[in-house]
Amino acid sequence: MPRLLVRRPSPRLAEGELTHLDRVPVDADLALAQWRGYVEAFRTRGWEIVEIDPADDQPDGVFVEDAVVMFGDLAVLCRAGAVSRRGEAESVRAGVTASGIALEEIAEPGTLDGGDVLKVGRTVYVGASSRTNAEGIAQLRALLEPRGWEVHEIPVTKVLHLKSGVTALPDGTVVGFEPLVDDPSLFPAFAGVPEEHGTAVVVLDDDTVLMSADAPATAEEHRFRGLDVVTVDVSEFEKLEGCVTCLSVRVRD
Ligand code: CIR
Repeated sequence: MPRLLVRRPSPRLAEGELTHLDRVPVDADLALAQWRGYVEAFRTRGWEIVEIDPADDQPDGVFVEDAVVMFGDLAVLCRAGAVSRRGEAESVRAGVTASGIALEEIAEPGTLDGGDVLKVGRTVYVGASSRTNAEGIAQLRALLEPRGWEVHEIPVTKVLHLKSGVTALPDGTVVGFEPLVDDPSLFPAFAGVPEEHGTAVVVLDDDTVLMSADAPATAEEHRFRGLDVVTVDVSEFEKLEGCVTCLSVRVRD
């Protein structure tokens, strides 16, 4: 059974980091309700939910994707590019270890945010962004290449993380909103989507993707491709430069 690592949003979510967006009011109660809806979308499709301990003093703690990345049965614990987010790692380490998952980690002076890691089959695209540095990418490469993964560095200047601009469909097609993508030609198969919040998809199974409710035209395009599309409202997280991918870590057995 696939497992989903999540952490409930902090009441201080509104204080989270912002890089490309202006700060606007965030409704913490609505955020919690949206988070519950997100988790339910997985639970009702057979995913086991694993909750990492709350970290209510960490405004961005809900974005667990940035703290740890799965490569098959190996977890890589990240070292956050934003100093304000470094306190998230210890509780994530504890949650991952308690789940019996083997763990490696990125060490100082390396920085890596999981939002900069896009896996397509055994290919790993890593965003060189304001959060992920060359040393972090080198450390990740040293961990992964001996294990049979191919690692490609991708420039990211227009959005926070690589996966704020591109994600991948079940068939490996990389989808992205072109104004936010530095160089679409770096991906062997790329398809543009018509909406900014349509860039992020989570693959639920070979025929189904989960995406934001704020990208209806993109959802229609995916349905036209033959995919089932599940939508969730994640507006309060989008205000903090989050998206559907960053609210969980997917552990597929
Ligand atoms: C941050 O700036 O770190 C958070 N406010 C948003 C993180 C979103 N994470 C992601 O896209 N993987």
